[in-house]
Amino acid sequence: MKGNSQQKVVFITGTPGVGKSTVSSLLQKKLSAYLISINELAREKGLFQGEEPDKGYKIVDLPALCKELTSKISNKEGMILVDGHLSHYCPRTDLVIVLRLDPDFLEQRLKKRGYSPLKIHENLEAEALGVCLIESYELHPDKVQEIDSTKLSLEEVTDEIIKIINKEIYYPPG
Ligand code: DAT
Repeated sequence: MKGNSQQKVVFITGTPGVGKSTVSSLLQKKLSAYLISINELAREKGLFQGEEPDKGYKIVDLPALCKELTSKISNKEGMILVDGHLSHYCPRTDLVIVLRLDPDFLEQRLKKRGYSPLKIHENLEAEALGVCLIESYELHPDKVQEIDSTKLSLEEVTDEIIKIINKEIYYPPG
């Protein structure tokens, strides 16, 4: 097996619509990183354990998904970005970036996506309460960095993440 001591894993998480996948693909280009969309991975491998009866969406089998992710990255070296609001449930990471957005702005984006009123309400509530942030802190204490993207352009969010990666991963203080 190839050694992976140079492997660095960064999770990009946050409520759907905050900008994770757009920012992740910009980051991928700037950092020449290997990018994994955790939602695509779940779909590709059919990692679901049923369907939410009233809401009609599939329930992801999180233990199976995390196992799949761990195995997918086990032999990879260099910078690995994992994009998706489920990424922070997985164990192996060096840094968790939680993107945040003012719920009023998020509402506009989710409406544009054609989400149902119930799905919009659930996501806005999750963002207002900071669910992804709290879960990330619980699961990865000391590895979490929050970015409020509300007043930032995509370029600015990307640059902010690169600064954090440099500070936290490559040149940590002390
Ligand atoms: P996510 O992957 O978190 O669901 P996304 O990357 O698909 O979100 O972004 C949703 C939309 O919002 C998409 O059209 C790009 C836009 N967007 C994201 N971040 C932005 C920002 N900082 N400024 C302007 N538009 C942004």
